[in-house]
Amino acid sequence: TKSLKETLQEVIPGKQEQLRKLKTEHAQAVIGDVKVENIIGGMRGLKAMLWEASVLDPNEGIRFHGLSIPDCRKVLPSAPGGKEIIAESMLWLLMTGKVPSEAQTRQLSRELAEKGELPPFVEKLVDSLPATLHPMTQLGIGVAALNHDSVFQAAYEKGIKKSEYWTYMLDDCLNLIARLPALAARIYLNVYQPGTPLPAINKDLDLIGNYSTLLGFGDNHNLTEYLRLYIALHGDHEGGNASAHTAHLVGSTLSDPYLSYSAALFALAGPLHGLANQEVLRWQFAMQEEIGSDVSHEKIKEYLWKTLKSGQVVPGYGHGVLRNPDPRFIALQEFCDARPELHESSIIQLVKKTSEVAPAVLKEHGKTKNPYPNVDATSGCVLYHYGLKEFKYYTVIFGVSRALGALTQLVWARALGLPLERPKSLSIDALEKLIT
Ligand code: NMX
Ligand code: MLT
Repeated sequence: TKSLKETLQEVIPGKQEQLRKLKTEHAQAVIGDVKVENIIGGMRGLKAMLWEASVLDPNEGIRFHGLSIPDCRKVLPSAPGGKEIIAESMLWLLMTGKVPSEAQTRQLSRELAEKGELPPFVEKLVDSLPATLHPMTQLGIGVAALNHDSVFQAAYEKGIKKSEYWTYMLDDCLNLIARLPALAARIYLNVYQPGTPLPAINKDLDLIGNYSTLLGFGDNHNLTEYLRLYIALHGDHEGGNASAHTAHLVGSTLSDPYLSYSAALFALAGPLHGLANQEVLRWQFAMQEEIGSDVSHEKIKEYLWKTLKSGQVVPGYGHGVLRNPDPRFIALQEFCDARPELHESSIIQLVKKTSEVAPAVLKEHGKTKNPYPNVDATSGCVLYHYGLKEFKYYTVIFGVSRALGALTQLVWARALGLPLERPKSLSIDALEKLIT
């Protein structure tokens, strides 16, 4: 069975050759215009980044190396006794563009489990943080501190050839992914169950099976399966989203993967990005409290208007690129539809009913370019139903997941020898001069 590194070694030369051809034969080809609206509008719509693992179509949503979410659910290996995609098979697909065999997936699970313990000084560091510090801040601090053991940084200091960068990057990326469950679970226990010892990592379990166990939900098969699906689906969303883009930018300075991904986590921690999943639950519970037990479409509509008229955004709706309901939202809804016990959950039903009403309200409101739900509209309510109720923690789970895509691109950026990212900026005066 070929390892992930050996498989990458095989596919990298082909991609390097593709890029070499683009550089030498098509460097001057024009693929679009830069408009003033791109510069003053958060670069929306500007095609300006290379990103290998996934491409987002505004109408169809994400494809990972060409595979849609339903394709992935069919072909990517799950855990023994499970049905959902696991992080290892998604990571393999993102990194190599190939569907791993079951044996390859298990081998990767074991490799990650063997590397999963935290260095004692990082344990002490996160244990010393106040429980009132947001879990995302704690995660970012912990990930940055893991750079103490960066093999890329150590090798760079000694002096290595550019063509070798990616192998050290890969080692760091796998070490980081392996350690995320222990770090994220330690933060959870410190904040919500102080004094509870962290169980040991089980070498026979997949990454997220271990994460669930470390969080204290090892016997909760439904939650573990949901976490597996959640983490596989949130893994990558092309390159322009704020967290992935941040990792890419910081990584382009040859900062190691720990520092690059720590920076990405602080982008994910913003309410317009990953923190929206926490915000959705906070907002839906405030709605529930206000409208009481009579949860009608009419009452939800009134609450939506109240939110909009108070100048706030409706969390979980809208998107920078998507112009249809997010297929990740659809996949998570299908997970709920397939489980009768979830039909009884009041929070899951409220989220579902809200998604039936909100698009029409947002259309009438007339501002957002996409009135449909994004993944955050629904990702939290199932966690809540299955017992993971602390929604300030939810973005940490997103943070465990996004490492799969952001770190994949760091490996590829170094394998392809991509340069320092440094776009040209303009002042308003300079922009005016250009158009007059
Ligand atoms: N509720 C109210 N207004 C909205 C919403 C919404 N859900 N979405 C967009 N708008 C407004 C937006 O604030 C902007 O207003 P203004 O002109 O006053 O600045 C206007 O509609 C046009 O925005 P768009 O071009 O449609 O959206 P943009 O690409 O700028 O932003 C989001 C995308 C995702 C930031 C935005 O839709 C939003 O704030 N959504 C709510 C927060 C959210 O769910 N974020 C999670 C995204 C997914 N993720 O996981 O990262
Ligand atoms: C994501 O998964 O990163 C979000 O949907 C935001 C985005 O793609 O811009």
